[in-house]
Amino acid sequence: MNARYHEEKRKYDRLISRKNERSSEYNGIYHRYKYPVLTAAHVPLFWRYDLDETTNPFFMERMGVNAIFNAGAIKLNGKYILAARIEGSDRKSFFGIAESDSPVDGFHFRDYPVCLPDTAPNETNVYDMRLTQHEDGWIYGIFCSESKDTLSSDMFAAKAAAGIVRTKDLEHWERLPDLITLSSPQQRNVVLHPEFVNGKYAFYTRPMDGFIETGSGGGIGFGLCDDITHAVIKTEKIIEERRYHTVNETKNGAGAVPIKTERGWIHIAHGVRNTAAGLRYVIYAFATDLRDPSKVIARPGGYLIAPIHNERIGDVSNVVFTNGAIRDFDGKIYIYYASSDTRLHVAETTVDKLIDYVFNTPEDPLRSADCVKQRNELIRKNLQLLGGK
Ligand code: M1P
Repeated sequence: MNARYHEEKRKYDRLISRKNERSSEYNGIYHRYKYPVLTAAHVPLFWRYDLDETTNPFFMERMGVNAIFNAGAIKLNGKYILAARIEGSDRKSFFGIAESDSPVDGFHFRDYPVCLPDTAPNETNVYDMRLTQHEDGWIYGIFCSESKDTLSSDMFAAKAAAGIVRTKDLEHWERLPDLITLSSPQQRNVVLHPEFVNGKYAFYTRPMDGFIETGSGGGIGFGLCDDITHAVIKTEKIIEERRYHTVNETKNGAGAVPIKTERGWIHIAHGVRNTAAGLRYVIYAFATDLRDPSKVIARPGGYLIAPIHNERIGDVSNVVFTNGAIRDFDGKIYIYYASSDTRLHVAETTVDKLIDYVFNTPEDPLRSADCVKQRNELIRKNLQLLGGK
């Protein structure tokens, strides 16, 4: 083996065994952790280098990895599991299963990336898998399946659909036909609800007119289907709209699989607004009714997580995005979020804190004048407590 291999392997081992620690940022809602849980450097050397000295005398990286980000997350058999989006240096994404005994560090990839059944010849790219442990006993992976739009003469034209796979062990995957939504030409950020609703499979959707622009797609949709093996949503209703001058004015999409709590389903979603410097993605939360998860019952104003410090910089800057969170047996919640389409972080909170945040944070009153009134109420109350006026 090339001597350089051993040096690089030592670096890799140090990275994988590095203990994470809470960052000093404070907001009372969650703790960020200092180090990303997954980066391109977490990919095993044997995924990137040809270790054979005769065919790779210079120990060159033959198949680079550009970034690791947006990961689905579950806890299975005591392990914290991430189905991460891995983007090769050739821009194509695929999935890798990383696991750890700890929710905040030690994540290492299984020997091989996920081999999805190759059933869609026009599919060019796959990304952003949400893992749902469904009450039917399967683990479903819902992901974006991107294909070139062969009917358009525009070289960039593409189509986004919700691909569906299922597994019991995260090793063997059965591919089902893509989700069909009769009223929306394209879909991204689709999430499968973990329980049956009225005896049917329930999906959160994000209807889009085109590949990039959601156009008339008004926000997070909801629809039911009878048969997941041929999933068709006939009626899709928007349950959480995009709204003018809010954090989700431009796009509004589901994120992690909703978390069941005694007060309702808590959704950790993403909102996008436009700025002179381009799109800004933040993570926000809302709650829906336990019996009717299509009914929003709490809508805290503003964002839950926005990019800060180094998170703001990367391949697609000014982005935080989540498609996975784990509710642990001890009431802790781990939100896995990526920054700037480059690396994956974790933020830790608890069910109690998230409930308090979602149900007691004031809703966005949608106008500056009302926002000032809202804030003044808080200031007045606090000044009284502090002994002022
Ligand atoms: O680049 C930011 C994100 O853009 C897309 O999300 P959306 O469809 O909401 O714009 C996704 O491709 C996502 O992977 C990416 O992080």
